[in-house]
Amino acid sequence: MKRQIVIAGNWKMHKTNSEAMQLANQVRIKTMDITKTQIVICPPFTALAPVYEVIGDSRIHLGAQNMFWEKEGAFTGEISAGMIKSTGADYVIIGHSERRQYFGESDETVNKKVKAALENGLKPIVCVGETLEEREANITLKVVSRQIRGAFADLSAEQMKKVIVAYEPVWAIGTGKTATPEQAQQVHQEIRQLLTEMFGSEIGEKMVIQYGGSVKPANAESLLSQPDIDGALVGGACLKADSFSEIIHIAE
Ligand code: G2H
Repeated sequence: MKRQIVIAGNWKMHKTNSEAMQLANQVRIKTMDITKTQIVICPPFTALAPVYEVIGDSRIHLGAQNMFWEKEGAFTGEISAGMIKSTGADYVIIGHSERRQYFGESDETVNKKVKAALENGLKPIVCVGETLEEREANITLKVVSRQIRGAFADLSAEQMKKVIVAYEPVWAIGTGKTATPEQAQQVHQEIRQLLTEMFGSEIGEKMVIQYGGSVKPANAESLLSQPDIDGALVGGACLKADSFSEIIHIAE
């Protein structure tokens, strides 16, 4: 089964607007020859609209890194799915482990955000993954299954067609440690199996499951060559156009 390969760059809390426009422009130029791989860049909220102007009609898609589930109202500091959509973005990262760890996100809030994203025409990139303690306690599958069931509670198979899952073992995020391709493949396969049980074989087969956690040009090939790894959510290495475009070319 051939699935779409999606390489997304999570810029996290980096780049002022002028820096963001410069980086986006470099990525645009360096990926002009790409024809198959889906490219998504996720700058901070403040840079979404200016970056959208820069990427123009290139094949680069724009995504946000978070959102709130309410439409509008007295929620100081929050950003709605509709607001994100109005910048030109069509993706949103939801439930990143840094949001879960530092900002109290739970499976329940992730579920509300996923639903609101889909209602507003945004494609959610939903992050799941275990901590080091959980891996060492041998409960990786239990934790990831709970996160998947929670994130996608009450969703239909039709809605799931718009969703991407990113498996990001927390112990591999920004640490320079990467899961071995075999470790990653095993969890990806288990996630696919679970999605098949929950939503049927069509969803299971077609679902894009990205790997994230210290992905860089040096390890991209071995990870992306695994049968159930359909792309990458890249952090540190997406902040330089050279390394990000190198990963995209490896995927292509
Ligand atoms: C994981 C990843 C991007 P990094 O958070 O989501 O970041 O590649 O820096 O580990």
